[in-house]
Amino acid sequence: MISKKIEKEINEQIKREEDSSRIYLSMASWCETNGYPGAAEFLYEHSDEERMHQLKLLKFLNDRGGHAKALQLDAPESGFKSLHDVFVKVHKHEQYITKCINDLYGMCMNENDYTTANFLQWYVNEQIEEESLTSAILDKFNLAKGEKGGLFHIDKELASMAQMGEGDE
Ligand code: OFO
Repeated sequence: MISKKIEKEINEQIKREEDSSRIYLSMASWCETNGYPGAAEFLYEHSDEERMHQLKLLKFLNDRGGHAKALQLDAPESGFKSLHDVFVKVHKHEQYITKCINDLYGMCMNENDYTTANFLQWYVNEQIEEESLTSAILDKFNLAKGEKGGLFHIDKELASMAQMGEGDE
């Protein structure tokens, strides 16, 4: 049986994963309507992936005798300055999620809830991949700086990353 304290924090993380899904959905829609179909495909896929992260937590909490709730959500940002701006925000958001997962993991260790800590290890590893992926995408922008057609190529690369399932990390 999970403690009320950890149950509450897992519910907050369930909300954050749902927020992540909606943030990426909103970004995907912006990309789609601003001439970046590859980035849109990548972000739609990533949005689905966040929904999977949410469901995995939800099922764990219910299986452990807790009650997963659908908490109130805020509307995500819908206007962006540029494609670069979108991916800077994706990267920052993933850094924030890493911090939240680490805090949650730390809380489980302090509460001697090794079962939940063990389950969260998957998220700890996932965040390493998320940050490394988004930082690699930002590197592409730096390399393309000043290059004619740079954004066009980045968009194409994002499309092939989505097709190879790299957005699913
Ligand atoms: Fe759920 O990993 Fe991104 O936010």
